[in-house]
Amino acid sequence: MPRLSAALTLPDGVAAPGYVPADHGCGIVHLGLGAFHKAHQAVYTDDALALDGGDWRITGVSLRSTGAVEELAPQDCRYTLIEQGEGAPQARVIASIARALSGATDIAAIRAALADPATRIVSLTVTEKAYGIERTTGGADPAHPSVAADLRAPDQPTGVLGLLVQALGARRAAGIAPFTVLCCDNLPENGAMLRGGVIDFARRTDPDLAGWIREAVAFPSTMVDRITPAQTEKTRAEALRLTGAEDHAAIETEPFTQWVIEDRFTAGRPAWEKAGAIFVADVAPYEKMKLRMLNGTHSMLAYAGFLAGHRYVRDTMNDAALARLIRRHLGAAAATLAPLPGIELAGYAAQLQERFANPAIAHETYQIAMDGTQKLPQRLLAPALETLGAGAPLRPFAFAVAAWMRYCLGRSDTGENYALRDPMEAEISSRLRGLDNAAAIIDSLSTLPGLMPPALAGASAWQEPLNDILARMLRDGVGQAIAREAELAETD
Ligand code: CS2
Repeated sequence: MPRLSAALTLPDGVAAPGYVPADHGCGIVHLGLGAFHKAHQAVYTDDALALDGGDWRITGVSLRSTGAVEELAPQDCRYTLIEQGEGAPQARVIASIARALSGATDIAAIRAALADPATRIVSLTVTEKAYGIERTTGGADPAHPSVAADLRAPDQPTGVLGLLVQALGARRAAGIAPFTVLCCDNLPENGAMLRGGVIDFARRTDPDLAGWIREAVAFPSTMVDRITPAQTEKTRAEALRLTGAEDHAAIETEPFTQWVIEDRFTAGRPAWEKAGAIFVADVAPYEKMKLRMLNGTHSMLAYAGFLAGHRYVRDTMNDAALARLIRRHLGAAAATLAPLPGIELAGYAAQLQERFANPAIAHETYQIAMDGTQKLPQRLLAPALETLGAGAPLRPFAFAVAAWMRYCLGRSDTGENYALRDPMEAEISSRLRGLDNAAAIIDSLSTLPGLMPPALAGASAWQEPLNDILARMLRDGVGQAIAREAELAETD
C-alpha cells in the first residue's frame, strides 16, 4: 500500500489541496501539533491558502513527544481529514503544515523557527496545563516544572513561556518585528491570560524586555470549537479505505467548526475569514458561552458517564436519565450568560445535544475527564459562583462537581481502578487516601490550592447539594444517583 505523500494521486471523491503547497512559505509556528490543531486551525489555514494565498504555511511543533513528527514527516506532513456527519464520511487532504518538529529532538530548530523573521504568528494548542500560569495571580507559576526549568536556564528554554520570551527577546535584539501570539486553548480570555504569563516570565529574567512585550506584542483572544476525538486504528483504516493510501496522521472530526478571533495581528495574518472564521472586537462572551455550555456540559457528562460505564459521549446521550441532566446543565450554564447578539442560546443548546449525539464520532468520556483540575475552574466553578451570587439553584453545577469528586477516587462502582490523568493526581490521591465519606472528600478536595473559589466552597447553598449528591453516589452507585437526579430534574 502506498504511503500518503505530496506525490500521491488521490482518488475521486477525496479533495486535494486547492493550491500548490510548495509555492507558499511558512509564516506560522504552531505549538501543540495534536488532533485538534489538525482538525481546526490547520484546516482554516488550508482553506485560506487556497482562497487567498500568502506565505502562511505552518511549522508544527510537538513540544514533548516525537509521535506527531514520526507520523507526519514521512508523508510530507500531509494528512487526511475525515468529516463524520450524517451522510457518508467526507475526506480531504490537508497540506498547510509544511514541516513538523519535536521539542524532544529538534529544540534548536524550534528556537530558530520562532526567531525567524518569516514567522509572523505563533499559535498554540498545548492544553490548559502546559502554560504554567497561576490562575489566581495571572503570573508565571515558578512551581510549574517547565517554568522552573526555563527560569533556571532562560537561554535554553523548552517550555511555552520560556520559548516565547526567548524568541521575542532575540527578535527585539535583532531588530525583527515581533510575531502575534495566538492562544487557541479552552481558557477564559486566553490571549490576555497568556500575555500576563509571558510578561511576568520576562519580568523575572529581563525586565526591560517585559516592558517591550507589553508595548509591542499582540495577544488576540480566540474561541475555538470542533469536537475531535483522539485518532485510533479505526481512523487509519478509514483513511486507507477512502484514499487508498496508508496515512499514519489521519484524523476524524465532526462537520461543525467555529473560530472566533480578535482582529489584532501586528504582522499580518492569513485570510481566515474567507475560510469561515469570525473576527470580532471582543471574544470574551463567545468564549464564556462555549466554555460553560459545551465544555462545562462535556466535563459533567464525562465524569458521570465514565463512572456509569459509558465509554463514548454519544452513549451518554442514549441514556435517557443522563441526557435529561445534560439538558439541565446546558440550561443552567446558559442562565449565567449575558445575551449575545445574533446567538440564540436555546438553539445553541439544541445544536450541542445533536453534536454530542453524533453516532459517527467516537469521543471517549475518559479523554474529556483528563486534567479536571485545569478545566473545572472556567467550565463549572466560575458559573457556579455567579449562580450563587444570583441566588439561583446550584444543583446542576453541584452534580457535575460531585461527579468529578467521585471520579477522583480512582475506582469505579464495579471495582475497576483507573488513572486520574491530572497534573494534581499525586496530591489528590494522597489527600483522598482512606477517606470514604462525602463530607471528608468534599473538604479535602475543596482546599486543593487554587481550585475552588472560597466563597463558593464555604456557602451552604453549595455544600448541601454537593454533599447530598456525592453521598448518594457513594452509597447507591453512580448509575442510581444519575437516575435519582434525573427524577429531581424532571420536577424542576
Ligand atoms: C473537551 C474539548 O476534552 C475536552 O475537555 O471538552 O476538547 C472539546 O471537545 C472541544 O473544546 C470542542 O471544541
